[in-house]
Amino acid sequence: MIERYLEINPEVKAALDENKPVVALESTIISHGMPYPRNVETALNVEKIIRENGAIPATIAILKGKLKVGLTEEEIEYLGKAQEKVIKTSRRDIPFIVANKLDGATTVASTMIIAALAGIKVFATGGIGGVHRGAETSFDISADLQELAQTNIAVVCAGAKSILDIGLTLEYLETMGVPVIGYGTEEMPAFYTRRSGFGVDYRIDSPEELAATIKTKWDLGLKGGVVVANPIPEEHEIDYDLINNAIEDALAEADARGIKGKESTPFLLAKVKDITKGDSLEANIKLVYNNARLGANLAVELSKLK
Ligand code: PSU
Ligand code: MN
Repeated sequence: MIERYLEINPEVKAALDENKPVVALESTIISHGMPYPRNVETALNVEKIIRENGAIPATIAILKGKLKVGLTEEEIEYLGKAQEKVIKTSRRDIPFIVANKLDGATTVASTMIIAALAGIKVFATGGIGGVHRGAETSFDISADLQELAQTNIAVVCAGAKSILDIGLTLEYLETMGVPVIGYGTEEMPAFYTRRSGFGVDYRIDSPEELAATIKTKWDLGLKGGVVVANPIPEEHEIDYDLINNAIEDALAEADARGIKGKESTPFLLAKVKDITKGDSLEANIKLVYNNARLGANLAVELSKLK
Protein backbone atom coordinates (compact mmCIF):
# COMPACT_ATOMS: atom_id res chain seq x y z
CA MET A 1 0.00 0.00 0.00
CA ILE A 2 2.66 2.44 1.08
CA GLU A 3 4.60 1.73 -2.17
CA ARG A 4 1.92 3.66 -3.96
CA TYR A 5 3.09 6.81 -2.23
CA LEU A 6 6.77 6.23 -1.57
CA GLU A 7 9.52 6.76 -4.16
CA ILE A 8 13.00 5.76 -3.00
CA ASN A 9 15.73 6.50 -5.52
CA PRO A 10 17.65 3.43 -6.76
CA GLU A 11 20.92 4.28 -5.03
CA VAL A 12 19.26 4.75 -1.64
CA LYS A 13 17.11 1.66 -2.15
CA ALA A 14 20.16 -0.48 -2.94
CA ALA A 15 22.01 0.87 0.09
CA LEU A 16 19.06 0.11 2.39
CA ASP A 17 18.63 -3.39 0.96
CA GLU A 18 22.30 -4.11 1.67
CA ASN A 19 22.20 -2.54 5.14
CA LYS A 20 24.64 0.16 4.07
CA PRO A 21 24.64 3.49 5.94
CA VAL A 22 22.11 6.08 4.77
CA VAL A 23 21.51 9.56 6.19
CA ALA A 24 18.19 11.34 5.70
CA LEU A 25 18.08 15.12 5.14
CA GLU A 26 15.14 17.50 5.32
CA SER A 27 13.95 20.01 2.73
CA THR A 28 12.30 22.78 4.79
CA ILE A 29 15.81 23.93 5.64
CA ILE A 30 16.34 24.34 1.87
CA SER A 31 13.12 26.12 0.92
CA HIS A 32 12.25 27.98 4.12
CA GLY A 33 15.41 27.98 6.21
CA MET A 34 17.99 29.66 3.96
CA PRO A 35 17.99 32.11 1.03
CA TYR A 36 18.72 31.09 -2.57
CA PRO A 37 21.32 30.23 -3.84
CA ARG A 38 23.13 29.45 -0.55
CA ASN A 39 20.41 26.95 0.32
CA VAL A 40 21.04 24.85 -2.81
CA GLU A 41 24.81 25.09 -2.48
CA THR A 42 24.52 23.98 1.17
CA ALA A 43 22.16 21.09 0.41
CA LEU A 44 24.51 19.77 -2.29
CA ASN A 45 27.59 20.16 -0.07
CA VAL A 46 25.83 18.32 2.75
CA GLU A 47 25.22 15.38 0.42
CA LYS A 48 28.88 15.47 -0.60
CA ILE A 49 30.07 15.48 3.02
CA ILE A 50 27.88 12.48 3.79
CA ARG A 51 29.38 10.57 0.87
CA GLU A 52 32.93 11.53 1.87
CA ASN A 53 32.19 10.03 5.25
CA GLY A 54 31.03 6.71 3.89
CA ALA A 55 27.25 7.03 3.82
CA ILE A 56 24.57 7.63 1.18
CA PRO A 57 22.55 10.88 1.45
CA ALA A 58 18.76 10.78 1.09
CA THR A 59 17.26 14.25 0.89
CA ILE A 60 13.51 13.99 1.48
CA ALA A 61 10.62 16.05 0.09
CA ILE A 62 7.15 15.58 -1.36
CA LEU A 63 7.05 16.20 -5.10
CA LYS A 64 3.81 16.02 -7.10
CA GLY A 65 2.35 14.11 -4.18
CA LYS A 66 5.09 11.46 -4.04
CA LEU A 67 7.05 10.90 -0.83
CA LYS A 68 10.53 11.16 -2.33
CA VAL A 69 13.55 9.66 -0.61
CA GLY A 70 16.70 10.80 -2.39
CA LEU A 71 16.44 13.81 -4.70
CA THR A 72 18.26 14.72 -7.91
CA GLU A 73 20.30 17.90 -8.16
CA GLU A 74 17.52 19.41 -10.29
CA GLU A 75 14.94 18.64 -7.63
CA ILE A 76 17.07 20.26 -4.93
CA GLU A 77 17.58 23.29 -7.18
CA TYR A 78 13.82 23.48 -7.72
CA LEU A 79 13.07 23.43 -3.98
CA GLY A 80 15.74 26.04 -3.32
CA LYS A 81 14.44 28.41 -5.99
CA ALA A 82 10.75 27.94 -5.24
CA GLN A 83 11.27 28.87 -1.58
CA GLU A 84 7.94 29.77 0.09
CA LYS A 85 5.99 28.65 -2.99
CA VAL A 86 6.66 25.12 -1.80
CA ILE A 87 4.47 24.32 1.17
CA LYS A 88 6.20 23.80 4.50
CA THR A 89 4.94 20.32 5.33
CA SER A 90 4.76 18.93 8.83
CA ARG A 91 2.86 15.78 9.96
CA ARG A 92 -0.59 17.34 9.72
CA ASP A 93 0.01 18.64 6.17
CA ILE A 94 1.13 15.35 4.56
CA PRO A 95 -2.27 13.92 3.53
CA PHE A 96 -3.36 17.18 1.89
CA ILE A 97 -0.13 17.60 -0.07
CA VAL A 98 -0.08 13.95 -1.19
CA ALA A 99 -3.77 13.67 -2.09
CA ASN A 100 -3.62 16.86 -4.16
CA LYS A 101 -0.32 15.88 -5.82
CA LEU A 102 1.41 19.03 -4.54
CA ASP A 103 5.00 19.82 -3.63
CA GLY A 104 5.95 19.97 0.02
CA ALA A 105 9.17 20.79 1.83
CA THR A 106 9.45 18.43 4.78
CA THR A 107 10.17 19.60 8.33
CA VAL A 108 11.99 17.52 10.90
CA ALA A 109 8.69 15.81 11.84
CA SER A 110 7.65 14.83 8.32
CA THR A 111 11.20 13.95 7.25
CA MET A 112 11.32 11.54 10.22
CA ILE A 113 8.03 9.97 9.15
CA ILE A 114 9.14 9.44 5.54
CA ALA A 115 12.66 8.32 6.51
CA ALA A 116 11.16 5.72 8.86
CA LEU A 117 8.83 4.46 6.11
CA ALA A 118 11.92 3.95 3.95
CA GLY A 119 13.83 2.19 6.74
CA ILE A 120 16.39 4.93 7.40
CA LYS A 121 17.62 5.33 10.99
CA VAL A 122 19.73 8.50 10.97
CA PHE A 123 18.76 12.03 10.00
CA ALA A 124 21.04 15.07 10.04
CA THR A 125 19.81 18.65 10.07
CA GLY A 126 20.47 22.08 11.60
CA GLY A 127 18.05 22.58 14.43
CA ILE A 128 14.86 20.91 15.62
CA GLY A 129 11.66 22.78 16.32
CA GLY A 130 10.65 23.05 19.95
CA VAL A 131 8.61 24.85 22.55
CA HIS A 132 8.48 28.52 21.56
CA ARG A 133 9.01 31.29 24.03
CA GLY A 134 5.63 32.35 25.37
CA ALA A 135 4.14 28.91 24.60
CA GLU A 136 2.21 29.12 27.87
CA THR A 137 -0.13 31.52 26.07
CA SER A 138 0.49 30.80 22.34
CA PHE A 139 0.59 26.98 22.69
CA ASP A 140 3.24 27.06 19.94
CA ILE A 141 5.04 23.75 20.30
CA SER A 142 6.58 22.22 17.19
CA ALA A 143 5.18 18.90 15.98
CA ASP A 144 8.85 17.84 15.78
CA LEU A 145 8.74 17.05 19.50
CA GLN A 146 5.74 14.71 19.26
CA GLU A 147 7.41 13.02 16.31
CA LEU A 148 10.55 12.45 18.33
CA ALA A 149 8.32 10.80 20.91
CA GLN A 150 7.01 8.21 18.49
CA THR A 151 9.23 7.69 15.43
CA ASN A 152 12.45 5.66 15.59
CA ILE A 153 15.00 8.01 14.06
CA ALA A 154 18.18 9.47 15.52
CA VAL A 155 18.20 13.19 14.76
CA VAL A 156 21.60 14.86 14.68
CA CYS A 157 21.22 18.60 15.22
CA ALA A 158 23.05 21.55 16.77
CA GLY A 159 20.59 21.74 19.64
CA ALA A 160 17.67 24.13 19.75
CA LYS A 161 17.83 27.77 18.78
CA SER A 162 17.21 30.35 21.42
CA ILE A 163 14.25 31.66 19.41
CA LEU A 164 12.78 28.74 21.35
CA ASP A 165 12.47 28.25 25.09
CA ILE A 166 15.29 25.73 25.46
CA GLY A 167 14.41 24.86 29.06
CA LEU A 168 10.78 24.08 28.20
CA THR A 169 11.85 22.16 25.09
CA LEU A 170 14.05 19.92 27.25
CA GLU A 171 11.21 19.43 29.76
CA TYR A 172 8.87 18.43 26.96
CA LEU A 173 11.38 15.93 25.57
CA GLU A 174 11.86 14.47 29.03
CA THR A 175 8.10 14.01 29.46
CA MET A 176 7.95 12.27 26.08
CA GLY A 177 10.85 9.98 26.96
CA VAL A 178 13.16 11.31 24.26
CA PRO A 179 16.84 11.03 25.24
CA VAL A 180 18.89 14.17 24.59
CA ILE A 181 22.52 13.23 24.10
CA GLY A 182 25.26 15.84 24.07
CA TYR A 183 27.96 14.89 21.60
CA GLY A 184 31.21 15.74 23.35
CA THR A 185 29.40 18.10 25.70
CA GLU A 186 27.46 18.19 28.97
CA GLU A 187 25.63 21.32 27.88
CA MET A 188 22.73 21.58 25.47
CA PRO A 189 24.07 23.57 22.51
CA ALA A 190 21.93 26.50 21.33
CA PHE A 191 22.49 26.25 17.57
CA TYR A 192 24.60 29.39 16.96
CA THR A 193 26.42 28.96 20.26
CA ARG A 194 27.95 25.95 22.00
CA ARG A 195 26.42 26.94 25.31
CA SER A 196 22.86 27.51 26.47
CA GLY A 197 23.04 27.26 30.24
CA PHE A 198 21.03 23.99 30.14
CA GLY A 199 22.45 20.51 30.63
CA VAL A 200 21.86 17.47 28.43
CA ASP A 201 20.78 14.08 29.79
CA TYR A 202 23.93 12.21 28.78
CA ARG A 203 27.24 12.98 27.22
CA ILE A 204 28.68 10.63 24.58
CA ASP A 205 32.05 11.15 22.93
CA SER A 206 32.20 8.73 20.00
CA PRO A 207 29.99 7.55 17.12
CA GLU A 208 30.49 3.93 18.27
CA GLU A 209 29.02 4.58 21.74
CA LEU A 210 26.29 6.68 20.19
CA ALA A 211 25.32 3.82 17.88
CA ALA A 212 25.37 1.28 20.72
CA THR A 213 23.07 3.41 22.90
CA ILE A 214 20.61 4.13 20.11
CA LYS A 215 20.48 0.50 19.00
CA THR A 216 19.85 -0.56 22.60
CA LYS A 217 16.88 1.81 22.85
CA TRP A 218 15.23 0.28 19.82
CA ASP A 219 16.21 -3.30 20.68
CA LEU A 220 14.34 -2.81 23.94
CA GLY A 221 11.25 -1.67 22.08
CA LEU A 222 11.51 1.84 23.47
CA LYS A 223 9.74 3.58 20.66
CA GLY A 224 10.75 7.04 19.51
CA GLY A 225 13.67 9.12 18.44
CA VAL A 226 16.87 10.34 19.99
CA VAL A 227 18.23 13.88 19.86
CA VAL A 228 21.96 13.96 19.23
CA ALA A 229 22.95 17.51 20.10
CA ASN A 230 26.20 18.32 18.32
CA PRO A 231 27.63 21.75 19.18
CA ILE A 232 28.70 24.12 16.42
CA PRO A 233 32.52 24.05 16.01
CA GLU A 234 34.13 26.74 18.14
CA GLU A 235 35.61 28.62 15.18
CA HIS A 236 32.14 29.17 13.70
CA GLU A 237 30.31 30.13 16.88
CA ILE A 238 28.56 33.50 17.11
CA ASP A 239 29.08 35.69 20.15
CA TYR A 240 26.52 34.74 22.81
CA ASP A 241 25.25 38.26 23.56
CA LEU A 242 25.29 39.35 19.94
CA ILE A 243 23.08 36.49 18.77
CA ASN A 244 20.75 36.70 21.74
CA ASN A 245 20.21 40.43 21.22
CA ALA A 246 19.45 39.75 17.55
CA ILE A 247 16.96 37.07 18.57
CA GLU A 248 15.28 39.39 21.08
CA ASP A 249 14.86 42.03 18.35
CA ALA A 250 13.51 39.46 15.88
CA LEU A 251 11.03 38.14 18.47
CA ALA A 252 9.84 41.67 19.23
CA GLU A 253 9.23 42.33 15.54
CA ALA A 254 7.42 39.02 15.04
CA ASP A 255 5.21 39.92 17.98
CA ALA A 256 4.50 43.43 16.68
CA ARG A 257 3.61 42.05 13.23
CA GLY A 258 1.49 39.23 14.60
CA ILE A 259 3.59 36.49 12.97
CA LYS A 260 2.59 33.11 14.35
CA GLY A 261 2.09 29.43 13.60
CA LYS A 262 4.20 27.85 10.88
CA GLU A 263 5.45 31.24 9.66
CA SER A 264 7.17 31.89 12.95
CA THR A 265 10.40 29.89 12.51
CA PRO A 266 11.16 31.01 8.90
CA PHE A 267 10.42 34.64 9.81
CA LEU A 268 12.69 34.61 12.84
CA LEU A 269 15.52 32.90 10.92
CA ALA A 270 15.39 35.47 8.11
CA LYS A 271 15.20 38.37 10.57
CA VAL A 272 18.14 37.14 12.64
CA LYS A 273 20.13 36.78 9.43
CA ASP A 274 19.39 40.41 8.48
CA ILE A 275 20.23 41.72 11.94
CA THR A 276 23.54 39.82 12.04
CA LYS A 277 24.31 40.93 8.45
CA GLY A 278 24.48 37.33 7.31
CA ASP A 279 26.73 36.01 10.08
CA SER A 280 23.96 33.77 11.39
CA LEU A 281 23.58 32.21 7.93
CA GLU A 282 27.30 31.39 7.74
CA ALA A 283 27.15 29.78 11.19
CA ASN A 284 24.00 27.90 10.20
CA ILE A 285 25.72 26.45 7.12
CA LYS A 286 28.82 25.41 9.07
CA LEU A 287 26.84 23.65 11.79
CA VAL A 288 24.82 21.74 9.22
CA TYR A 289 28.07 20.48 7.65
CA ASN A 290 29.28 19.45 11.08
CA ASN A 291 26.04 17.53 11.67
CA ALA A 292 26.24 15.85 8.26
CA ARG A 293 29.67 14.52 9.21
CA LEU A 294 28.49 13.14 12.54
CA GLY A 295 25.31 11.77 10.96
CA ALA A 296 27.38 9.82 8.43
CA ASN A 297 29.73 8.52 11.15
CA LEU A 298 26.76 7.42 13.24
CA ALA A 299 25.05 5.71 10.29
CA VAL A 300 28.29 3.86 9.50
CA GLU A 301 28.57 2.61 13.11
CA LEU A 302 24.89 1.62 13.28
CA SER A 303 25.21 -0.37 10.06
CA LYS A 304 28.02 -2.42 11.67
CA LEU A 305 25.82 -3.56 14.58
CA LYS A 306 23.78 -6.74 14.29
N1 PSU B 1 15.43 25.40 12.52
C1 PSU B 1 16.32 25.92 11.64
N2 PSU B 1 16.04 25.91 10.32
C2 PSU B 1 14.89 25.37 9.85
C3 PSU B 1 13.97 24.80 10.79
C4 PSU B 1 14.28 24.84 12.10
O1 PSU B 1 17.35 26.42 12.05
O2 PSU B 1 14.68 25.37 8.64
C5 PSU B 1 12.72 24.13 10.27
C6 PSU B 1 12.83 22.61 10.42
O3 PSU B 1 12.29 22.02 9.25
C7 PSU B 1 11.94 22.33 11.61
C8 PSU B 1 10.87 23.38 11.42
O4 PSU B 1 11.40 21.03 11.61
O5 PSU B 1 11.60 24.53 11.03
C9 PSU B 1 10.08 23.64 12.68
O6 PSU B 1 8.98 24.41 12.35
P1 PSU B 1 7.73 24.47 13.35
O7 PSU B 1 8.24 25.16 14.58
O8 PSU B 1 6.70 25.28 12.61
O9 PSU B 1 7.30 23.06 13.60
MN1 MN C 1 4.82 26.03 15.57
